[in-house]
Amino acid sequence: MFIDFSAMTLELTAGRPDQFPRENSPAGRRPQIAFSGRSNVGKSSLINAVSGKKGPARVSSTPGKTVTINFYNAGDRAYLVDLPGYGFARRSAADKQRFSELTDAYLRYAAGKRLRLIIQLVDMTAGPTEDDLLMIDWMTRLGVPYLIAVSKADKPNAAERADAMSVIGNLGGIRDPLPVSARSGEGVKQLVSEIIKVI
Ligand SMILES: Nc1nc2c(ncn2[C@@H]2O[C@H](COP(=O)(O)OP(=O)(O)OP(=O)(O)O)[C@@H](O)[C@H]2O)c(=O)[nH]1
Ligand SMILES: [Mg+2]
Repeated sequence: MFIDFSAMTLELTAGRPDQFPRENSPAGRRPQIAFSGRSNVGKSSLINAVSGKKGPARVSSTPGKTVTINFYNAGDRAYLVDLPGYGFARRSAADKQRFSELTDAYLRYAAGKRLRLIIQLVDMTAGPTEDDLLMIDWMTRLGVPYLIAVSKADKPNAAERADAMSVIGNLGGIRDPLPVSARSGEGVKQLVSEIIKVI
C-alpha cells in the first residue's frame, strides 16, 4: 500500500467530542493511528517527521497550552491523531480535567473500532513517568493496541540510552519499544512501516 504522508494536512481540530469525525461518514470510517504522551515528549515533531516535511503539525514553544485533538489526513486513507499532551504541571486544574475528559471521550469513541494503534511516546531521557504508566494501564484495560516509541533518541549518550531502553523494554506493546528521533530521523522509517501495517 502506498500512502503519501508528505501530503498530510491538518483536517480537523477537535476541542469537544462532538467534533470528532462522525462515525457514519466516510471520514469517520478511516483508520486512525493516535500519538500519545506527556506534553513536550515530541508527538507533534514526530508527526512532522513522518510527513518528511517541516509542517503540518505545530510544535509549540509553550507546551500544554491547548487542549485539542488534531486529526491529520493521510491521503484520505487514514488519520494520524495528535492527542493532547498530559502531565503538564503548570496547567490549571480545569484544563487537566478537560484533558482527561477529552482523551477519555476519544478513546471511548475510537477504541475497538477505527483506532488501529496508539503510538505511545516515552522520553528517552526523562524515562517513563507516573502518567505514562497510567496511560499504558488505561490503554491496556481498553484493549487498544499500542507501540512504545522512545523519543528524542538523539539526546542521551550510549550508556544512558542502554539504561533507558532496558527500563522501557518492560512496558509492553505490539513490538519492542522503537527508539525514534524527529531530529536525526532515527526510527522514522520503521515507524512509518508499523503505521502502514495497521492501515
Ligand atoms: N533533541 C530532540 N528534541 C526534540 C525531538 N522531538 C521534539 N523535540 C523538541 O521537544 C520540544 C517539544 O516537541 P513537540 O513536538 O512540540 O512535543 P509535543 O509532545 O507535541 O508537546 P505538546 O503539544 O505540548 O503535547 C520542542 O522544543 C522540540 O523541538 C527530538 O527528536 N530530539
Ligand atoms: Mg504537540
